[in-house]
Amino acid sequence: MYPRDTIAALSTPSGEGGIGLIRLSGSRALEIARKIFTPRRVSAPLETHRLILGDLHDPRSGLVLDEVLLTYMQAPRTYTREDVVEINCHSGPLVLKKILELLVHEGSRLAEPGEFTLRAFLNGRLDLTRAEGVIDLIQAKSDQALNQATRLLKGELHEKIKAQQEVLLSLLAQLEAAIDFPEEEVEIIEPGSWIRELTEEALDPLDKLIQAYEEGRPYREGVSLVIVGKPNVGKSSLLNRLLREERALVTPVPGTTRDTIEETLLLRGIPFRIIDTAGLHSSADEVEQAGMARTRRKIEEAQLLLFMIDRSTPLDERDRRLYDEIKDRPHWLLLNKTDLPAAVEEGELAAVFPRTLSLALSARTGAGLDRLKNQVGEWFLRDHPRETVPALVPNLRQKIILEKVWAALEEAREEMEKRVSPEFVALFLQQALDELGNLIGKTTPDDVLEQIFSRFCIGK
Ligand SMILES: Nc1nc2c(ncn2[C@@H]2O[C@H](COP(=O)(O)OP(=O)(O)OP(=O)(O)O)[C@@H](O)[C@H]2O)c(=O)[nH]1
Ligand SMILES: [Mg+2]
Repeated sequence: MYPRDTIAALSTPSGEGGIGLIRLSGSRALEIARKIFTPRRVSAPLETHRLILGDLHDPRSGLVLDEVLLTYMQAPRTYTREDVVEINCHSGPLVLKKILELLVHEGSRLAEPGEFTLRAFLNGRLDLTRAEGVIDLIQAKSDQALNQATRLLKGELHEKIKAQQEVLLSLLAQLEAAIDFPEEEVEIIEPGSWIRELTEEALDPLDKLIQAYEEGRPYREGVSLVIVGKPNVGKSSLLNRLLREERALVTPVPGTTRDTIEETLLLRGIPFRIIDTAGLHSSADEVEQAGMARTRRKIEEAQLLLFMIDRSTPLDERDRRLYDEIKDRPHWLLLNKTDLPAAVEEGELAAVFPRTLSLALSARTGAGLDRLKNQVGEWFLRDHPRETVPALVPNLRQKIILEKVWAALEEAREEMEKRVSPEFVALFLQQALDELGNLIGKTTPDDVLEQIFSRFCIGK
């Protein structure tokens, strides 16, 4: 069904670096390697799973392109379960490009994102949940996310799903016996214990996994903190300070930041997505307006807004209007520029921002920043104590399917309680089993597979 031509890609980031890894997978990998690679020790054959030093040359010109270490790995003991050749070369943009061109010329084609892992999946080395663990591992932003990804990769979810399938098949078998021998229904199936088994062995564990999704989500996706305020109050300065790098441009000119800037910062092991926004004010400038529209979208998605004012200048209409816009969302007040004399009285603050937690700081000197970081960490941990972080967390796709499975089984339970017909109950059970097949990739439609693997980088 799937064409298994030979694919090639750069598996390390492109650009200048010590080592670049180019990978080939497919039936022609070895043949291509033999054509372009001369081992240093003339007699060295391309033994499987062995690193060999030699020259890579272009047979068309006879020119040597690079001195490389090459490994041939014979199927099926490889990542893709196909013949794989890995070339450790020097990582220079030009040399990498030339080698890839040569590989294409010799009969491979450039791989799509995630195509190596897709082949590992199609060739049965990984089920879909484990393949998804690979992406999660690459994209993990916190220790917990990394741990969750490793568990997916090791197949823990897959094992759980297989166990569920067995439970459902056994429940289904009992029903089928009742369907085949309707007159003996009473003896064959005892609805009470059948329902108990369904609940304890299937519905409850599913419920736990679905909940784990919500509990594990912040560790996987990060918690979004959005810095908002009118222009020039020091939002970008704060972002830079927090990240300890000059990530965003800072100038005395209002309207410097025109787009939202997002970076992840780990505080107490929790990934916070710190988002710097374009200062909100009225502007006729089209670019600024587009930036502000983005700011408003980020405000909507924020888990916590950091509303910033410049305490060294009097409050004005823009501060008040903006505050009105956000005050119904979770927010804190940041009083910036405390290194300068204060121009806003405590009384005025209390009147304009009643019941708002406020923190004074200076993005210029860094004063007050540790306190801000501590408070943010504590704020999160208050609602999400660490003991509740689940170890095995499904991703969104998996969770949606688990919910469908759960819903079908719930229907099955209700039908069973009504004791109408075992055929009906069986139908729902079958539906749940089909969904589980989608979850682990047995029956997943091609477009869904495509979507999953397109999230990978090229070369993985
Ligand atoms: N003295 C003092 N100046 C600051 C402080 N924070 C920022 N500034 C200065 O205020 C000016 C504006 O800072 P930015 O960080 O660009 O402000 P912004 O809120 O991102 O501005 P826009 O992107 O235009 O919305 C710059 O000249 C900063 O150096 C501070 O704590 N103290
Ligand atoms: Mg800015």
